[in-house]
Amino acid sequence: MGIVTRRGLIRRLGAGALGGAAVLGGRGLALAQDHSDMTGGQTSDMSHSGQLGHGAGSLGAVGTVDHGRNGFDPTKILTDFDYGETSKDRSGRTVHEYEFLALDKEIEVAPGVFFPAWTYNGRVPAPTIRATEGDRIRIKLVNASAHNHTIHTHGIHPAGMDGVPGAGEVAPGEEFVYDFIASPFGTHLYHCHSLPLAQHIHRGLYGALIIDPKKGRPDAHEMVMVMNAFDTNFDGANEVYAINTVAFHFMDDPIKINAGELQRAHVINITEFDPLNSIHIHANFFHLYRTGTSLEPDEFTDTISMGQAERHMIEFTYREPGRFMFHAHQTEFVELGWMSSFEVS
Ligand SMILES: [Cu+2]
Repeated sequence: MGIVTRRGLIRRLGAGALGGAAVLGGRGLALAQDHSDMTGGQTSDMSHSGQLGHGAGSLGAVGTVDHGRNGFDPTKILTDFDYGETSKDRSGRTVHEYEFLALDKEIEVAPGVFFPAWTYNGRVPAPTIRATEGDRIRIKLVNASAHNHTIHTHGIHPAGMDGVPGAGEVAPGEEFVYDFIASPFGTHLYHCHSLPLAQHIHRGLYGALIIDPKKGRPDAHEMVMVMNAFDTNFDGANEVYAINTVAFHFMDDPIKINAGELQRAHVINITEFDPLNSIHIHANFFHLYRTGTSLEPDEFTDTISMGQAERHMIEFTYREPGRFMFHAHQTEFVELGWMSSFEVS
């Protein structure tokens, strides 16, 4: 048979293939190199119970992901803002210092679906760097991976700190310190920029970079939501979609928020292979601050489409208790894991 793609499987088998898509990802590269044993979603790896989108009328995964084994939890990633080791330099400027270890690590992205990730500090997404505009950020990258890597930040910085081949690329066993002033304020990201770029991004080397305005913002419950996806069989198309890596995580464990409290989500799209991702919230509208770079909202809507590396700050308040979904408005992504919910109390 020819090369089996996720879309091909779905077309041939209908909704039942979604389980197949999950199983198909079971062992990443090993399966990707041998499509011949995979017909109708059956593989030699059926011992895994992983299933996504199990039939009409239910959205979610069968089983649970072992967050302890992964070493990170998508719920904790929502709010674990990392200010690093902070100190003041001679001029009185606040300095935030970080140490990142680039590490190859297998992670579970849906129940029973494992992905050979490349990580910063063993987690996907990587730590959320947070500082105030004008602060100094120093990130030491130590490369314990088998491949060259960089940290390329989306922000304003000198050429030598750009984190691209020729400017801050780190070979295995070596290290480099990226040192720059946090600017401009906004919701940003960083990612590896070694080549081939698609590979270094989709393997998991990315995280949020939040730079707060000097004058601050109104109090809110803040969250980081990284829209990501995984090409678990390395065919150039994604099999699993998520917020903060684990498919359907926030269906099993809804995000608990308070009625009447301002919610502020930093939403970042790092999805590779698909030109667009999107976010839609149910039964409500949000104020959109494009790239988080203004203090006044740009738009009032309930859905926004985003290309790769686009990111926004969105603010909303739920007035009534209840459970409310939010998800990509590409229905295929929804069925492959990008479906989430808030529990408002
Ligand atoms: Cu890399």
